[in-house]
Order: sequence, then C-alpha cells, then structure tokens
Amino acid sequence: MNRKKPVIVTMLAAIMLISLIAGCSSNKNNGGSTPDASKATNKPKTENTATEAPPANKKLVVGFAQIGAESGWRDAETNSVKATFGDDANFELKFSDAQQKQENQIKAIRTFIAQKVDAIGLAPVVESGWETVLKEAKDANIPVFLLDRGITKGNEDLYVSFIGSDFILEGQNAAKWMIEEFGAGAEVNIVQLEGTVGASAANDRKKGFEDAIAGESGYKIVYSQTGDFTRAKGKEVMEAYLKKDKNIQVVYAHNDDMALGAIQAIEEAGLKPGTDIKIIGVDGIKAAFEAIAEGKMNVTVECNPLLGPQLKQAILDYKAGTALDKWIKSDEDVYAGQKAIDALPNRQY
Ligand code: GZL
Repeated sequence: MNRKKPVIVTMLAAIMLISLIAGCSSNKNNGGSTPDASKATNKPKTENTATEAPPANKKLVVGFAQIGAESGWRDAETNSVKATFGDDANFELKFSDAQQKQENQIKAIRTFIAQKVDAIGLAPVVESGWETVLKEAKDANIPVFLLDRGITKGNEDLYVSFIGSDFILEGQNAAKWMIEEFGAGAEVNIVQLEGTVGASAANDRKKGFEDAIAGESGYKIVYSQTGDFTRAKGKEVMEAYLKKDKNIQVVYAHNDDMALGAIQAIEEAGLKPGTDIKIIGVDGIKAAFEAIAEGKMNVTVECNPLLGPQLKQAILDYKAGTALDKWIKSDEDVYAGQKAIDALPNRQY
C-alpha cells in the first residue's frame, strides 16, 4: 500500500537538499576569489580573476614576445627568461624574437592566443598601439605580464603587472653623477644618444635626465638623436656630430651599447673618451664595466635584465590567486670609477 508521507517531511528534505547544493557552490566561488591584500599596502593590486589552478600534472605554457637582440642587455634578458623556464619541468616556453618590429610582436601575441597559452610575457618595443591585441588576450582570459618596458598609461586593466625598472630615476641618476662631476654652474655641452623612438625606456630616461638639469643653466643638450639602442647607430650618430662640432664635454647614452659605439667614434676623431669627453651609459653590461676600467667610460647606471625569475614568480602567484603589485620594480645601483672596477669580476652579463 502506498502511504503518503506527511507533507512536512518532504518539504524539510527538499529544504535540506537545496541548502546543501547552495553551500557547495558558494565554497567553489570562494576558491577563486583573490584575498584583498590591498589593505596591507597602498599599492594598487591587480584583481585576480583566475578561477582555479591548472591540474597538477599540466605544464604551464608561457608565450614570451621578445623585442629582438639589439643590445647586450636584451641578450641578457632573453637568456634569463629562457634559463628560468627551460630549467623548470612545470613550464613550457614559447619564445618569439620580433627583430624590434611591433607588428611582429602583435603577430606573436595572436599566435600565443590561438595556441591558448596559460600566460603571455611581453617586452613592448614602444609604448603605444597595444590596446587591440591586449584586449584580445584579455577576452581569451590569458593574463599578460609586461617585461622591462611599459605601455601607454590608462591601459593598466590590460596587463597583470609591469616587471621592470624606474627609467626616470635612471635618467635622474645619470644627471646627478654629471653635476657632481662638473659642479653646479659649470658650462657643459651634452650630446644625448636616445633609445628607440617611442620606447618607454627612452622617453623616461630622457625625461629624468632633462628634468634634473633644467635648473642648471650652464648644462646644455646641444644635440639629441636616437641611436635605437644599438652600438652601430650610436657610433654613426656620434661620428656625424663630431664632424660638425667637437666642443662637447659629455655624452649621455640611454644604453651602454650606444655609449660604446660613441666611444669608438670619439677615438676615431682623435679625442680621448673618458677624458676629453665624459661618457655616461645606462644598463650596466660587462663591456661598460670593462670600458670604465680602461678609462674610456665614466659611469653606467644599472638596469636589471635578469627578469626571468620575477616573471615566473608573478605567473605562479597569479595562478595561485595572490594579489600582485601593478609594478614589480627592480632595485639598481650606479657604477663609476673604482666602484665599477671592483664590481667587474662579479658582473654576470
Ligand atoms: C630597458 C630596456 C632597454 C635597455 C636597452 O629595460 O628596455 O632596451 O636599456 C635595450 O639596452 O635595448
């Protein structure tokens, strides 16, 4: 005989079943939320929308859109990224070299998106022109990490973090060394060898340096021209200038490779680099330390290229749901004279 269960028992069972289901689904959402660490510091934190870590046995596939191989610094950064991910069985690195062309970097990012990589690293050759392709990566739910150069302000929602240096500070440090060397009120003519047109590293090193000498009326930038961060172009620009005018006291190059090219041009013009004309570079590559030890260069402002470990850690933190700083900054130093000579044996790149 089919006895009807009291209605109350059936309703209670239904209520219990519904609350049980609701309880499980809310736990699942909590697993994906990012602990709000922004209260701990006033640094802007990146909202982490990662919902779950990949299964334990799956490799994390990282696409890295590198600029090119234009300088010793760039080679050191490439080696750092390749070594970091190549040594870790939990990762697979897809690497592309854009030969310093933005369109090649954009193509590489689109390929990474099509390959459904787990994360994209990008060293943007120039600041502008990234909105469309980075929006495509965002729509594909692929986190983007900027390495060593930045993009136009106002697009912070298109990348997780910028891992790199304070280029304005680097420009300020270059000017600070120069003013300490010559003294306030000195009459100093300066040739500035600028980096790649439109690159954040060039824009900000220029800004930092020029702002720092704005109050020093005797310090004049008599010529400023891009050498595209390469040794060959740095030499070419310096050769052309020296044909017109030899009355300069300082060369400020946005990277050591252009400074080393300028040194060659100065020697070929019959002048003594490091003595007749003081040479300031940025990067801290070994060849610059060697030039300082030879007395042909005066100072290099360090810029850390060994960013592979920081990129890997940022990806792991992001995947684990940890809040990340929008700017993961490198700490750097300034090397001149005996300090550079003493540091030379330990320089890694
Ligand atoms: C700096 C980097 C610059 C280096 C140059 O982070 O973008 O690009 O200073 C390199 O040597 O070409």
